[in-house]
Amino acid sequence: APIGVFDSGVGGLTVAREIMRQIPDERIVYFGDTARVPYGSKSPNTIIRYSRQIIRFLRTKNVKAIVVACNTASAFALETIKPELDIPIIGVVKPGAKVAAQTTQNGKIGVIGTEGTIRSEIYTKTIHRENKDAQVMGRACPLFVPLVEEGWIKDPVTVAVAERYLQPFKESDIDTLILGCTHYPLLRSTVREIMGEGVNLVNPAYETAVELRRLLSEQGIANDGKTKDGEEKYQFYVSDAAEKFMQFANSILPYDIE
Ligand code: DGN
Repeated sequence: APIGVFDSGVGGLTVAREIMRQIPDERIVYFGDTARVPYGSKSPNTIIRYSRQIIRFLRTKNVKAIVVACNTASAFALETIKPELDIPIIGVVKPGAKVAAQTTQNGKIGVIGTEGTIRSEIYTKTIHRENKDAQVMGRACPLFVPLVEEGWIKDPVTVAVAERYLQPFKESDIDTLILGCTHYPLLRSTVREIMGEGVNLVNPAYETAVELRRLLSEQGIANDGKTKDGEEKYQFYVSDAAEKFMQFANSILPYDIE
């Protein structure tokens, strides 16, 4: 059975990509809620309702586990929805927060994400469960999402926006920065140049795939690599604008989707 992966739109493809790289034997059914993106500025109740609907759809595809590949949905909906399900579900916040809490040397961690993610203080709370003395500094960077979706990854405009958003972190002495939104790993090299080599960048998409792999083997539900005849290994569904989704997917995935 496949893994269900969902996001507010294209961003969760950074998580799907990590799953493809790290656990290539698993099948994936991806759902991008392109009709209702962005989630970052919506209320928790709305995000919970959307997430329930998407999970209901994914279950019709017989998924064996679900990855909430959206930081905002992980922040707002995961804890509410988890007890409603009889299959494992993980989000992208906990794996990244855990690694940051465990690897920081000076206990000073920065987090960037959508307005919803930062306002929820989910990263701060999760980090404090691991490392109660850590100082966590959050900042919403809402302009990053449209810039990435426009494909302006290396553009001077994006660099200028990033410099402005990251200035407070440069003035602080954080040693760890969490890229707490699905799109931000695509800006990694820009963030790296601005923050310098001394700051460890945590990519929640990567850490989530590590966690998923651990979970699948722990539960004894990892795939043996055999895909049944006639089944697409990777399936993608969107609620709107499939053409635009496909273009973005083809620019970041290791292969072209149809
Ligand atoms: N996928 C969202 C997140 O990781 O928070 C970003 C896109 C959005 O809904 N604004």
